[in-house]
Amino acid sequence: MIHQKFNSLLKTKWLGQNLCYEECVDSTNKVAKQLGVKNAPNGLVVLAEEQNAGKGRLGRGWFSPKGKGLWFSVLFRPKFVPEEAPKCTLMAAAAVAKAINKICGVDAKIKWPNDILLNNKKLVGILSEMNAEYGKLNFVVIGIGINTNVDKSDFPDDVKDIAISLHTEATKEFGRELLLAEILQELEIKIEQAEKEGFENIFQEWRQMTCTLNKDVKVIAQDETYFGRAIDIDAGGMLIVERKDGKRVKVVAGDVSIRSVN
Ligand code: BT5
Repeated sequence: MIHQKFNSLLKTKWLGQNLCYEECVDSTNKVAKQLGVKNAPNGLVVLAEEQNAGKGRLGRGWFSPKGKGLWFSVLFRPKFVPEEAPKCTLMAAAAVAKAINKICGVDAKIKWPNDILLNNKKLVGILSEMNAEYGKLNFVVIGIGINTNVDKSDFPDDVKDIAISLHTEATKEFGRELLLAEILQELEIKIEQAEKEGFENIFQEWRQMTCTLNKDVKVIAQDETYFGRAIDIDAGGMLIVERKDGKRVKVVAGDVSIRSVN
């Protein structure tokens, strides 16, 4: 990652204007949260060349080899109530998918709630966390992991067949600096939009880029697994699934895995 190049490409007002750049950390989300409680500025970005304990959801790991991806976390202090924070995952997915498609000339799709897929394989994982107390949202941290240059042979055995990297698929030449700058710009626009008018228009854009809706899905929750059809997302970003018996249920992000069954 070349700093000067990134700085000259970054067009944001506040997101990413403070950059904490590290060679190796355990997890950029963890670092961002630690800095958040120490009054880190709104819009701080923590970026690492390598993570040795990258985090997924529900205690899962995120493979983050040195120099082969964009492993970063953004910290912001939005004017929302804590109940709105889960919507930030969908907002980030829309921003990242839009930027990747524009800069790399691909057709990446969002898989509810936190993945971006290319050719049906996982290209991006998103992990949102928040710090809140007594109904007040202190900050949100959104961690984003993008495989830019990971070779198939680099991936661990359990990930190899489900993961993909941009360098083999992009139809345009791109640098990591440019991609990161574009993502931050898209995300800044969306955060400001959400603060001003809410999430509905952002969700509308999300719907244009998702591969989850109108598909048969398998929902793997903590205490049960069931099949149904993904109908839509609601105003809170929850997935509305019509079960085989016709009953509609709302699925909360974070607790479940969704598998496409066709
Ligand atoms: C996620 O979790 O997809 C969220 C990943 C967030 C990673 C970023 S990197 C920057 C920031 N700092 C962090 O510590 N985390 C964030 P989940 O839906 O639970 O998916 C995790 C699963 O994805 C793993 O169990 C693997 O199966 C698979 N996986 C792991 N590494 C991968 C990779 N590099 N590419 C594709 N799939 C991967």
